Amino acid sequence: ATPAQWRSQSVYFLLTDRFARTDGSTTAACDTDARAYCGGTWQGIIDHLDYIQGMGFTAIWITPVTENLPQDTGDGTSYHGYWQQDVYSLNSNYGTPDDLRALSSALHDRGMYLMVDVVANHMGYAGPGSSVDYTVFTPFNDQKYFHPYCSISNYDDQSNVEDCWLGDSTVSLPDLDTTRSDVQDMWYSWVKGLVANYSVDGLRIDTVKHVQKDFWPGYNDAAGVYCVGEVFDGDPSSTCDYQNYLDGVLNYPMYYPLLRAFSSTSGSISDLYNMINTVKSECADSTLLGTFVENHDNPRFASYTSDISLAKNALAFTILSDGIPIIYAGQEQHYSGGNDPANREAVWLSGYSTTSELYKFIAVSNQIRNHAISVDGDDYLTYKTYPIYQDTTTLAVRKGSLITVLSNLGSSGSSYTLSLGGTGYSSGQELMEIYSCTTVTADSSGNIAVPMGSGLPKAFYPTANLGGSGICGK
Ligand code: ABC
Ligand code: CA
Repeated sequence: ATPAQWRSQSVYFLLTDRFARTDGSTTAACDTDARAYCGGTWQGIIDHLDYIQGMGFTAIWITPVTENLPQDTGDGTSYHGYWQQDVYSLNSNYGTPDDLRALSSALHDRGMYLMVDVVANHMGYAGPGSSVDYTVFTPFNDQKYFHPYCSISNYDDQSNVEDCWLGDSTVSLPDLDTTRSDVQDMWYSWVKGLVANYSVDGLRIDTVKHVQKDFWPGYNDAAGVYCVGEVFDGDPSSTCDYQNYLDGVLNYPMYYPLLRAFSSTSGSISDLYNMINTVKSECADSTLLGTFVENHDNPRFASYTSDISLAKNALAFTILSDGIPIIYAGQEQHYSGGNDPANREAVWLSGYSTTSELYKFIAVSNQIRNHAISVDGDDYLTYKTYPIYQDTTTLAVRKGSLITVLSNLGSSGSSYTLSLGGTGYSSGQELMEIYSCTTVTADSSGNIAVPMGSGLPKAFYPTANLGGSGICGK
């Protein structure tokens, strides 16, 4: 699928090993500290697509599918899939090639998309970088395909970041020499084949900043589908530039101010307000970025605060601002794991509850987004989020005819009425607040009186355009 087709999607990101098992167990033990395979499979995902689609998601992103190193190392096993050794075979822990094709078909039958995580920067080896047996790699079975061993030591030095290796002395990540034309040819033809063989709709590309920029346009072209790159860097001036080489990047610049704004009742709203404008001006197209507040590399939101109102505000921003929302599996169950590996809890242990607070909140948020897209099309999708109000605890943004009002007062926040201008609504227009199903009418200047309370987020949409949405009984 194209970037324009992806712009309207909403993505559920899961670690294949941790989402669902073929036996459907909701009790199988999974000790995150053990860093072992817990039994999740592609068939398990197929069996739980109702759970994902029930939250309004239109796509999933799954972790890498290629064959990984087989050892149980001092850093654990390759359960996450990022330690590949044979890129032409699939990781048999997750199932067979037919299972992956069946997952793709099952998604397509529902009108959903499949995004696969891919790694071009490195392979994985159970041992130190100084003693790698290169014959274990397919197809890169010779040292000549790799940069000489050195460990990344200085993230401010871009050639060090590109040419040296990630990993540690227990599991090294042999760094491919991606400036070689034979390596480029192998990767470009591989990615083309992967997309074709498994009917893949989009790619999440790992470790993008560890490969020289001019490698990426050829890779994106060969893939022929939307590619979103991981540039793990909160600085918009570094990260945005990669959007000149790939369709999109994960919105790490927004991640940090978003997390900080809502992870406590004293977070900075103005930093988030300012970053909305910075990303809009620095990135080539903010509507093609991947927006998130949780992933498998960072502590979960609920590890900072158990406050459910704060979690809802962070979710509302993720889903209702620019870009493609990405929610990390377990976020809907308010999982609270800290740093890797604690943030990789098995989702089956939640029993896949569809009645949890955040499951329902995500469902309504995706529902209004999906509805705004179906009614307003590009007037919603390509409208770049415009901040219209801020105070020390409140942020209001406009995207098309949807207005989102966020608060970091938390669950014990007081009740008050916020008078909000700059809405773009017309005099006397009736708006529905979709989380509480209460209506407000714009005054003669288009201003609305927003009933704030318990630190909950609010989202307004013209009542007249809600027909057929199922939202608030319409
Ligand atoms: C394993 C264990 C860990 C153990 C580690 C040594 O080994 O699980 O417990 O600590 C995979 C696995 C991991 C595994 C690693 C290494 O491989 O999932 O479990 O860790 O073997 C991607 C993936 C990630 C994956 C890999 C490797 C890459 O999302 O899941 O990890 O294929 C760097 C990379 C980034 C990578 C990330 C894990 O490491 O750039 O691609 N993610 C700074 C650097 C970043 C760096 C980050 C984290 O630290 O700039 O480049 O990411 O180390 C902000 C700045 C940022 C800064 C942060 C900390 O602060 O703006 O730039 O990031 O303010
Ligand atoms: Ca590299």
